[in-house]
Amino acid sequence: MFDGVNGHSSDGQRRPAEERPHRPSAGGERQHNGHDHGPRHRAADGVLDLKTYASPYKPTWCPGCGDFGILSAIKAALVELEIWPHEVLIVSGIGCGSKLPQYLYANGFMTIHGRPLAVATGAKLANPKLHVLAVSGDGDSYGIGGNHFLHTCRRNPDITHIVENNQIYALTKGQYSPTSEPGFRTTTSPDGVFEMPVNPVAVALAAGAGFIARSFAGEPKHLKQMIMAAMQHPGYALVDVLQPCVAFNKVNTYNWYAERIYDVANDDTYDPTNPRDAWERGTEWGERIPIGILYRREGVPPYETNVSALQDGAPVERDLAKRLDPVLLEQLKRAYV
Ligand SMILES: Cc1ncc(C[n+]2csc(CCOP(=O)(O)OP(=O)(O)O)c2C)c(N)n1
Ligand code: SF4
Ligand SMILES: [Mg+2]
Repeated sequence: MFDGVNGHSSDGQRRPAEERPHRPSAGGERQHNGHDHGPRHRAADGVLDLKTYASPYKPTWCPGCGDFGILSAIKAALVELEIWPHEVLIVSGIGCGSKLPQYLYANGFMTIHGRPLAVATGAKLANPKLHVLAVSGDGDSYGIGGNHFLHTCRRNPDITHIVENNQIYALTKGQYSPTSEPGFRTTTSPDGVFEMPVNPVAVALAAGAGFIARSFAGEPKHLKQMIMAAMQHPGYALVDVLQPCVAFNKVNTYNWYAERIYDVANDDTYDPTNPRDAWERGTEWGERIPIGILYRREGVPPYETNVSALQDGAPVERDLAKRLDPVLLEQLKRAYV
């Protein structure tokens, strides 16, 4: 899965363009121009820029959807960090936002609803050199995936979790989500939501996350900075992104967010390494909504650095077949291949 695309073989050596395999079509999305050429010519000429990450697939998101800003910010962050497409894996779940891996030219894995963090953790363990991003919506990450969210915070694998938080289930056409605000009327909350919304910043802090940031899809430069900081943090890093859904959430609009957000980086008294400060700001929501790095804890080694099975090298770099009992290997082949 991680090799053979973008011109890199499993030994990490580059091959001439004509020998490289075509990127397999993931299906389900119409192609931009009918050709799956991708940006291989750019990788071949050694230029890493935004076009390197151009996908042959055209987004099916509604015009004006906040997911466009998130896609742009992720691409810009990867280019600025000088990460090549073969060095990154983007794992998503199910939802409008979870279509994102199709729309940039890199390794991608769209898994079942609510499970991207489990798949991302597994991929990181299999290949710790890979930069792994989990990208999915508020329903996927905080609702059906809420249990995985909690335990990934405390487990601390070195992955970056970007949540497209539009406060609604958009793909399924507008049911209230775990982050929908009280009073919000939808098809599944005709009397208005009367549950307490999940506050992802407070939950992540309580569950032991070492890096927590919030940004806004309408501020791609700020969002790029947050994604870069999250990717540079060694361990689990959450970037909760306020993402307007122009089709189904007519309350939390671009203007609604823009009128409320303020960046904690502009407050000299704010100390993101102090959990008390982080709790105070993290639980602030309403007339004012803080964005920026809300909490950062250094010095806790990522989960995979403690896994003894990885001390001999990454599983993807080892010839596991040589270590297996040949009889067992044959049985496995008969059962699964
Ligand atoms: C196990 C399972 N339950 C329910 C669904 C139906 N479903 C698909 S997407 C979705 C909600 C997605 O909401 P969110 O994660 O917030 O993403 P958005 O569409 O808002 O970007 C639901 C309930 C599903 N695909 N699988
Ligand atoms: S329904 Fe909402 S979240 Fe989905 S693509 Fe349209 S604007 Fe974006
Ligand atoms: Mg959503």
